[in-house]
Amino acid sequence: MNRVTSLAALRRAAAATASLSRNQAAPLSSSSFTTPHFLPRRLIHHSGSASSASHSLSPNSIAGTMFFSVAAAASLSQEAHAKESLHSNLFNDVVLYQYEACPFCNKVKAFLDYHNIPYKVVEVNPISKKEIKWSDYKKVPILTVEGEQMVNSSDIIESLYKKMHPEGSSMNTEEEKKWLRWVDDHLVHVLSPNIYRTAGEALESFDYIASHGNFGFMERMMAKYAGATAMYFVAKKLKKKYNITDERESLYQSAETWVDALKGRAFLGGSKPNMADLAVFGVLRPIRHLQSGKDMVEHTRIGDWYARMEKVVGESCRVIV
Ligand SMILES: N[C@@H](CCC(=O)N[C@@H](CS)C(=O)NCC(=O)O)C(=O)O
Repeated sequence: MNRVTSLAALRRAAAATASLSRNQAAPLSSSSFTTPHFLPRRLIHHSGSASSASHSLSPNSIAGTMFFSVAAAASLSQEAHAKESLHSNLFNDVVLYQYEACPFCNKVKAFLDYHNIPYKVVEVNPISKKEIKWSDYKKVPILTVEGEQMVNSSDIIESLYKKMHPEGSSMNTEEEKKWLRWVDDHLVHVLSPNIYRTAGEALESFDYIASHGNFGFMERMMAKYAGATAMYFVAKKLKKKYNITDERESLYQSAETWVDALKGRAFLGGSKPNMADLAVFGVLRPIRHLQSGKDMVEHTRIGDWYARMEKVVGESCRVIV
């Protein structure tokens, strides 16, 4: 799931299921952008009205993320925790080229969702990458705003922030920067070994993915078993690469480290989230209701913060076209 090694792995998983390809990810010019793959959340249309997600799963994003609505969030004051004011008028025609499973893409999505910026999604085929052939940059996320390309998750977020704050207010405090680095250098590496830790968990992850796609029964079964098998082995390699001995312990420690960083504040940013809050939330959101995420919430103190984040980030601003 994470970075080049896991992306290569994801490609292998996708290749294993390539024969299933019924729907290639839609190119930008197509009228059918890929719809949210695994989102039981309600999505916002152009008009701002919410509707149930129509689920479709591109087989090429078979190792895609699993998003869930969280359990009841803590009741909080509207004022302190209101979602950021609407910036949608600043950003027209925002398109995110992504892999659903990519933690860097999920960081960007958390930023967009929190700031109420509507965006379309183009799911990139991890093997052919044909959807981003037009770009010299060969990774995701790529964000375009009215055709202008932005790359690299942190740079994308910074550019968006600067557009929102043209007066030049500084984006990150030193503390925020430190935790943003921690997300990219540490947290993202802990996830894959956890969600594909056992055969059962790998199947759980892919079962959820496949069942929220538009596979036929046979395709779903094949995607589930091929993807889960591939990612199970990949997760073992990642574990070794990042010197993880006990993946759950590592996940719990990361969660506790984050809660310690909060130092009793509702968010790292104080009464409202800062960029580090959004980044941590973004990368954890896909796993929250998998066994690993449930274990994490049960065995650590992160649940309250997560629930607060879920509440302030709110509905996805992903646009269905
Ligand atoms: N530093 C970049 C990292 C982006 C990255 O490594 N993306 C992965 C997907 S998670 C990727 O596109 N890898 C290359 C590939 O798939 O070939 C960022 O923060 O956006």
